Amino acid sequence: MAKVLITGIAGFIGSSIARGVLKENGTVRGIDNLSTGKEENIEDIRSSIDFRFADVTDAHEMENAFREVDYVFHQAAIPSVPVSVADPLGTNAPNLTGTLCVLEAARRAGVKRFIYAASSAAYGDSLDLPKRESMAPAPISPYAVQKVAGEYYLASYARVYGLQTVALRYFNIFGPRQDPTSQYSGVLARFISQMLEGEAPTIFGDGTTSRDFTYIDNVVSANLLAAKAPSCVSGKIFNVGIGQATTLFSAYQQIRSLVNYDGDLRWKPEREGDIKHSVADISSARALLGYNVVTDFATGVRKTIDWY
Ligand code: UD2
Repeated sequence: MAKVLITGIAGFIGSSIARGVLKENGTVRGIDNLSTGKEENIEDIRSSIDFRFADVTDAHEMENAFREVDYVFHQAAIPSVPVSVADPLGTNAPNLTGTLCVLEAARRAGVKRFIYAASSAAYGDSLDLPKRESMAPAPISPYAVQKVAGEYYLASYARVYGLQTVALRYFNIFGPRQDPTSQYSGVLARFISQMLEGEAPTIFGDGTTSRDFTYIDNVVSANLLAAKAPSCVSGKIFNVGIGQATTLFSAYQQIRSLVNYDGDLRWKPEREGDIKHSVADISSARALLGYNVVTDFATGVRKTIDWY
């Protein structure tokens, strides 16, 4: 699958894409500033990749890193809504300036295609379900604004400079290597690690909040397909989810029975800014990328538990 550059390669998603590319006999170069990524995430593939400690906002480093690259998977970001709320300016640098820096490096290097980790945060708290790419963006948090602005930069680079771009709006992604330790970590990573440790998990809200929990293998597949799809996909945005909502209480129950947890469950008021329901319409990704769900929710949960 040719030469690939992955930004944020030491992250949960970036390192998983790297494994996917290596499986297809691609050559992987990866950059990470290790701000949220961890070297242990790439330990097993370190000798098979060209890893460079670098920051996506460093234009000079990016110029070097992008030499002789065919495809770019831009995953580097501070992927946190609450962190962006606490520090809008500080997160704008990696999340938006960083995207512009790597787009510029990609344009100068003449890469074949640029694939971007966009976010379902673009839809805001619209109750119109499922979320379709044709809906007007309604970003609420600074993080959402940064991610949507990145999409517009991609569309601009596609139109103005003829760079081939694809934006993938990730819905709640989970799987092995996702960091469970922060209070803002993905809820499934938290539930699984807490119940395995015998700690009581907490549900914020009444348990009916739902998400399109998407196992990482689906995301890896979507990225590889986005690189290979015909050029008519360029400049477009695609939802990446499984198209099925699971409530927090149902997720809790399923994990509880799989790990044989018999402890308590804590309830707390809904987190401020939480949206109630989120589920993706994946028909566009199916039609144009050839995307299909490769791992369903229950299988993904089992695989994640097995990894711990
Ligand atoms: C997801 C993304 C975020 C952004 C956002 C856009 C993850 C990890 N985060 O945030 O980057 O794209 O979507 O809307 O995918 N919860 C509990 N107990 C816990 C932790 C969380 O009940 O211990 C609840 C939380 O209040 C929320 C739901 O679980 O209602 C999902 O929370 P999350 O942090 O996993 O993901 P989300 O949807 O807020």
